[in-house]
Amino acid sequence: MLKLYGFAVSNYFNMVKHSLLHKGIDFDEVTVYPSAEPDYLRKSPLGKVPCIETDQGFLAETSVIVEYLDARYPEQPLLPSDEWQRAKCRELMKIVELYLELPARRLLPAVLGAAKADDGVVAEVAEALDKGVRALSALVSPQPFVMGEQITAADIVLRYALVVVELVSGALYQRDICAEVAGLPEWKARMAEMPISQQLDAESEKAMAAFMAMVQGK
Ligand SMILES: N[C@@H](CCC(=O)N[C@@H](CS)C(=O)NCC(=O)O)C(=O)O
Repeated sequence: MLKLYGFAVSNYFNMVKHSLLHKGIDFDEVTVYPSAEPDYLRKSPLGKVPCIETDQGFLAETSVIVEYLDARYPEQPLLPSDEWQRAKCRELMKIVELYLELPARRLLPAVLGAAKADDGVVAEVAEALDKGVRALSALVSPQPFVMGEQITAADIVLRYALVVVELVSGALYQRDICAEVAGLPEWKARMAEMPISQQLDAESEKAMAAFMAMVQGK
């Protein structure tokens, strides 16, 4: 049986778990935090979460995992069948990851109380988020999903990427990123109503105390 490694507060873990549940793929969950232990590095080369274990071996990197799962288990597809739409879906996933989630993530330790925010980084991230939000506004006008009528991997990636983006932008810039993109607040509410989202949000909340203790080294 396929195994998913990670922890319930991880937004990347939740991108993969949401995809697995959406596609109806059976899997076992192994709770692990990121680790540089040799045993975990053999599973996930950078020690990051998530990774999956298949009968062929281990696979890391969320978007790669999601695309593998969609190809290996074609039921309930998460990538459009049309080549152009599929490429546009990947474009959106990549932009969300590289130009919104990753810049915001630089300030996550500060927001979680594990480090002091560096003024230079705060300024750089603000500029990066401006560009990322501009790109998102240009690409997305949910109807009702970000690629049109069907939910795709881009909706899942955006939903969980926004957890970090909103946390950081709310705490450090008093900025509501969702409100800056037309239609995104309604899309966000629509996504949050889905039973899978509700399950993962509840699991994340339940796992939060243990995660915070780990982050703050308690
Ligand atoms: N590029 C990776 C990012 C995954 C990632 O950053 N996961 C976090 C947990 S949400 C992590 O493992 N952080 C520890 C680290 O970066 O060393 C992916 O797409 O899976």
